[in-house]
Amino acid sequence: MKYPPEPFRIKTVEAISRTTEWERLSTIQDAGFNVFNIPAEKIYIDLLTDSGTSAMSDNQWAGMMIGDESYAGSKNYFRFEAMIHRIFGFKYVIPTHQGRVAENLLFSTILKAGAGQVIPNNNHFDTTRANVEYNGGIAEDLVVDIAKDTQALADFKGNIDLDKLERLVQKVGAENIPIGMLTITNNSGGGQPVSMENIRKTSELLHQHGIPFFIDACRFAENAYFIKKRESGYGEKNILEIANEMFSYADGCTMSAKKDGLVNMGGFFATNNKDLAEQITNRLILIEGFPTYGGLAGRDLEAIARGLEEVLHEDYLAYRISQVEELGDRLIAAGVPILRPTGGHAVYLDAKNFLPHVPQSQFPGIALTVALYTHAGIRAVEIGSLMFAHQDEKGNTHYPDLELVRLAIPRRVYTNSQMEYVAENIIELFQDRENIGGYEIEYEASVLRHFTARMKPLK
Ligand code: P61
Repeated sequence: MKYPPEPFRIKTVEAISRTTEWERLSTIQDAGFNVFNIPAEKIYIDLLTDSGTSAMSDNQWAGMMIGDESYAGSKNYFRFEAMIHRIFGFKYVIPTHQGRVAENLLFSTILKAGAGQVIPNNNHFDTTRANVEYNGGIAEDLVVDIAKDTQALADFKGNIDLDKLERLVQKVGAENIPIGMLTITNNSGGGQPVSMENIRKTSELLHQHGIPFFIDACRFAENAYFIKKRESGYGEKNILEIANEMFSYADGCTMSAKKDGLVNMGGFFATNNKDLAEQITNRLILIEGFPTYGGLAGRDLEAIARGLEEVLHEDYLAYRISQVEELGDRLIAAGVPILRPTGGHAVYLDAKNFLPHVPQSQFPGIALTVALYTHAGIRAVEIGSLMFAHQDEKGNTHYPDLELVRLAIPRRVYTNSQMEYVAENIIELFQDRENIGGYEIEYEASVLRHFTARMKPLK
């Protein structure tokens, strides 16, 4: 079967309501044409993110009932820790309430402000970049060039370019690179996977120069599934074995469990480096909580432990990846420009090619998210100029290579007929694309401006 069906049945349902186009027009105006400002009740299909939006299983909910809310040494912490040892293999496990806290703890510990230190990555996700820059570092994106061509088909467009990485080390000096990173799958670059070979070679290159290697592990299971399906030598291995190998090359990881942890809240930092773990633990106590809960309830830790076990199931991953792929295939068949091949957790519309008459300075991605919402009550997120364009010291604006609109699919949440509704409405919009115009910024914050910006349609 090309698209394997759901390996679950539905036990609890949540009603969602349709709104009229008239209502949506007034809602989007009140929201300053920024979909982050729309009350979720006014949305029919919410594809803003796959983060924290998963449906938990009956097994996870049952686990929540055995939450041990002891301040110190909760039994759920030890189950959480054991599961992380089993999959990731790192010695020291520090829970956080979400991924960006793990990033904040890491970068506020290893970066020295004003020292010109550089963190290489395939592509930093926006919170990673913000945490690097806020702590005085420079975030360098070194993804392979083919990733910038949205139509080029390749198995591992999330790979880092090892030549660029070597050149960076030569240019700035290993002593100015406190760690190197890989984000798997590569969210900002279209949810594309990184191959095992690339993970291993990145680790070797960094370690030759004495630079520690960390993985942003948010979507590690999806990445492992792609390795199994696409990389020779892995077809017969199970997901746990592949994950074990991936992390065996690294010195540690950050993870938002809101993705492949299959939970609504949670994250962690893990490493083999004792000194670093100690420093981070002390900082954790200051800002998150005691080291055996780190900003989470005992029941949350149990749900993560169980989610991490479930996400390794191959029938789940086959359904998951193929649900996303099927949406991509429907759009491709209708000629809609999307980033190819379809990523693991999301379909990314190529807004530059969808709206070629809207220049990057007029935010084509925003134009498309607004149109999708007003047309069909679907919420997607811009990953383009509002999120990533920045000005240099001379006041010149630098635009990102890609102008994307991400349709992130929550795990185990929407049915395939709802996905069909999404595809049909996007195809309708594509046929009417000449009527979609650009936007300008009315208000912006200085950090992570896309969350709170207010926009205005251009005449
Ligand atoms: C997402 F619009 N991602 O994709 P936290 N690393 C990576 C992520 O994908 C990630 C984090 C670290 C989100 C949520 C999100 O502007 C936005 O648990 C590869 O969210 O702190 C999160 O994990 C951070 C959406 C975040 C956004 C920032 O939808």
